[in-house]
Amino acid sequence: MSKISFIKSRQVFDSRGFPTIETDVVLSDGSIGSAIIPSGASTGSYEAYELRDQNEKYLNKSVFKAIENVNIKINDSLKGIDCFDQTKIDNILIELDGTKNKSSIGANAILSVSIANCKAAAKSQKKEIYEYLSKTDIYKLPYPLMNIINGGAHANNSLNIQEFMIRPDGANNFEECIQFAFLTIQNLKKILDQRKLNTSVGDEGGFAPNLNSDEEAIELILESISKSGFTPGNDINICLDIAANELYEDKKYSIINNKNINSEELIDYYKKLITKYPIKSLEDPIFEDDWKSWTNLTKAIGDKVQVVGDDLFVTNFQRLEKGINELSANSILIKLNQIGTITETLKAIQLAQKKGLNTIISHRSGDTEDTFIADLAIATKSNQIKTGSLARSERVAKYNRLLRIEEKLKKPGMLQL
Ligand code: 2PG
Ligand code: MG
Repeated sequence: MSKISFIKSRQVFDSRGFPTIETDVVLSDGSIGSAIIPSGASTGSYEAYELRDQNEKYLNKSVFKAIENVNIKINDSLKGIDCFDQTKIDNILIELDGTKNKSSIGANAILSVSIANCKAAAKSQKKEIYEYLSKTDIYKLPYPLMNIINGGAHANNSLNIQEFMIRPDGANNFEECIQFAFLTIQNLKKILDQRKLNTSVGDEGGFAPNLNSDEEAIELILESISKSGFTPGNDINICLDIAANELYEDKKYSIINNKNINSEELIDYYKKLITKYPIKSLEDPIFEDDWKSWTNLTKAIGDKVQVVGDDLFVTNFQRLEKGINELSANSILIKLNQIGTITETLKAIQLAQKKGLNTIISHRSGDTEDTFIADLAIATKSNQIKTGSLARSERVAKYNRLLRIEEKLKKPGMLQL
């Protein structure tokens, strides 16, 4: 048995240059696991609490209190505990915090320990993280959802929809997925350049041009897919994250020409959009508390399109249970820091998969060089991973990790969509 010897945290920085927490868990056999916690911009109201200091030194963004909570309270409570009992460790962390949303110790502090311990335990057993976390020894690769045009809260441009993603459904292996995306992205850049549109990238590495409409962004992507020699709707499909919370006010959505429409009109808009374009996935199409409209939309288009709950479910077992009962969505986005421990994340994934929902493992818009989510996708047999465009090292790091895993496993094939 390897035990936790000590735990130590420090402040480092994420891809937006904001402070975040990094934690090392050191075991009695000398194994060390480290984890860095990402941070969202378009967060759901039911997410676990990110503890930041109210201190002007880092414009209220520093995490020194969270670090102190790890270095003193958590360190004292976990010293000597068996590192292989992840459930016990996570339960101690949950109890130590004692609040519903982990606001006392901070979900960022708690999750950093949860993941760092898991990595240390894998190292102690000389296993890859995905091997350590997996219940079987059958591994396959997830399809990437790659956000190649950024809008909404992730870019300073005119687009309402937050993420315009491509999914290379026609690719036969992960390396081919990346190659399909590479060509599409490079051709998109050329097209933008030719039209004198901005080719700088947004928070998740996608281009962030000022366009006349959201539909123009979809058309530019379709053009770049065709220019790359692929067939839209066959080789490559479009996936959108509407991030509807950000467009919602007083029961209305400001999405088309900044006109305010109600949820019935919004559902009609989506019906038209998916008929007109090869859209295979709609994430957060509806506001997080409008459960009824979620059900109506899923009833209307759920047999053709992946309807994904992100801010709706926030990786929370109870909200997912409600959504399953009400047939609110057919897929769930999984973000570890929405809930705050590995154990709770795995519980949500298991429930979703048992009930036939797709599980999509996701990054945050403020992310880091930590590649844990790549391993998590493989270990949990989640058929998709969403981790940005093929740009910015914090995004590419996850794709590179998956390429290395695919090489090691000698092209084991893709998970079924
Ligand atoms: C989302 C995420 C990640 P953020 O809405 O799905 O793409 O964005 O981390 O800003 O919540
Ligand atoms: Mg989202």
